[in-house]
Amino acid sequence: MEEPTDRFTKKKVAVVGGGLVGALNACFFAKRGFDVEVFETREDIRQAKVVKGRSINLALSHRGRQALKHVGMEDKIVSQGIPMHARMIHSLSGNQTPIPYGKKGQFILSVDRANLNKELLTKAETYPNTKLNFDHKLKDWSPETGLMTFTRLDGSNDQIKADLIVGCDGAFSAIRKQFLRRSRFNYSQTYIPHGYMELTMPPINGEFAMKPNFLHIWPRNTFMMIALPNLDKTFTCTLFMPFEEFEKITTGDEVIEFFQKYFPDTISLIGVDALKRDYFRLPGQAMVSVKCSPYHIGDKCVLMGDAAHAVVPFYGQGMNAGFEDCIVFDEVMEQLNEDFSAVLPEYTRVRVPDDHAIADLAMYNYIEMRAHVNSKWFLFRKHVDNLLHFFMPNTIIPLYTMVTFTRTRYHKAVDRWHWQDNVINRGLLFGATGAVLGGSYLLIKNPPDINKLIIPAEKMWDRLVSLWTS
Ligand code: FAD
Ligand code: EGU
Repeated sequence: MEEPTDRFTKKKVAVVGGGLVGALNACFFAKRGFDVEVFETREDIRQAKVVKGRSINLALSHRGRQALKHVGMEDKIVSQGIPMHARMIHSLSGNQTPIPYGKKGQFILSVDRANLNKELLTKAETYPNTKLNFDHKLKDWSPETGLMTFTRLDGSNDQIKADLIVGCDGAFSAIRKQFLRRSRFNYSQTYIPHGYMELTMPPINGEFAMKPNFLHIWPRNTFMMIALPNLDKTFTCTLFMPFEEFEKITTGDEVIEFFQKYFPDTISLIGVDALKRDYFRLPGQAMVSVKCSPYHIGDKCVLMGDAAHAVVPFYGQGMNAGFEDCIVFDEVMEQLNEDFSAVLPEYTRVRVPDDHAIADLAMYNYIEMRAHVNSKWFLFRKHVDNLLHFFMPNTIIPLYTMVTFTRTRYHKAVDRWHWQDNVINRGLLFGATGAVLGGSYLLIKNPPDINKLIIPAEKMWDRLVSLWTS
């Protein structure tokens, strides 16, 4: 017989939710040798014919990749994604302007949600100490005993106990319900007035309808559309608009009229008939922002991913932040020798400020985009960011760069962003004061010929305008 090794005395961890974060987390716990069971409401998506669910593709960036690397999945997932080196900004007149995400070789990836989920489940299953249970919907659980009750499609119940329960069951978490009943649990949720809808842009003559290695953006203040490339050479376009606007459009002709007004260059690419049909397939989908704290109950239960922090999708960070949760938890486990009674409070202590920071940033970006971001403003702001970074690469780092391409703690990135704003404002004030004083001195010393002055100024303006509109 086998020796009684660590593996046989390890504690039992129940991961509730077999979505992106749950499946990845199962791998993290399995790697540590725990006895892991995953419980997922849906049937096994690897067997399902149609996978229903939220957004089709997602932007994967550094934080998410680092987490995948921990379980040896980075290369595989990256090879199945499509690199996006820049955004492509579409103006109302159909002009397209690329703005790189960073230096050459820096990019984010468009990945297929269903495929990523399948790969992670398959990886989790390769650990002999992991068991996946589908068709298990958590109904209730006890924070005192750790006893969970699951319901199944055939109406039966299943009762299971675990030493640690990891709630990865998404924005409407059933695990979180028990937290809400407790004293000193902070919770807030906000539905934004916008909904989203996904539309497909098919390939043309077997090729992508637009340039593939870009995140395409149509910024139109209240209305915004984003398109990410898929491996099958389609694009998935996500239209964001206020629910009240969705409701105004009730006929196919009104859909075309609306697209004619705001996204004219996309009509022929999506196709008039497909657009009329797909627009009415599903109603606009709601977006919710959830913040809470603490993330744990005693040494029994911990929340991760959207269950702990649903964020609005205006930074492309929801999954990335959830994946980073898994790394942070693993780091704390290492520091505190897997002692749950110490690890769980420490995880809450270090992670809450960062998850709250990304939730706030995503909400801030939503408000900013909605308020005044058209294509010119978007281009202008990104150019200013990149210009300042170019001249002071060690002082001014664009916020999205810290968020997207580093593992700088989200709350530190926000601190630094405020600090940089001060530097920039002081620089502007200093520069402006200097220019006024110096300029006045020179003007008094040698009064210029006013006619000669005006022509260069005009040229200067033209240059500025062409910079904005190019
Ligand atoms: P989920 O993916 O929601 O998974 C939860 C799982 O738990 C599901 O499988 C569900 O069936 C299961 N479950 C639920 N209740 C129970 C129960 N009672 N019992 C058992 N199982 C249960 N993020 C990015 O990083 N980049 C992007 O570009 C991006 N774009 C987005 C675009 C849109 C339009 C939206 C809406 C979100 C986007 N996100 C993006 C965010 C991303 O989708 C989420 O952050 C991510 O899916 C969270 O993963 P999760 O595993 O925590 O939750
Ligand atoms: C929204 C929906 C551009 C996928 C934020 C940028 C997003 C994504 C941006 C969706 C935007 C907005 C950033 C990335 C990314 C930009 C980012 C948004 C992926 C600040 C599938 N956002 N998204 N910022 O910089 O950092 O390009 O549905 F339009 S990726 Cl809203 Cl980097």
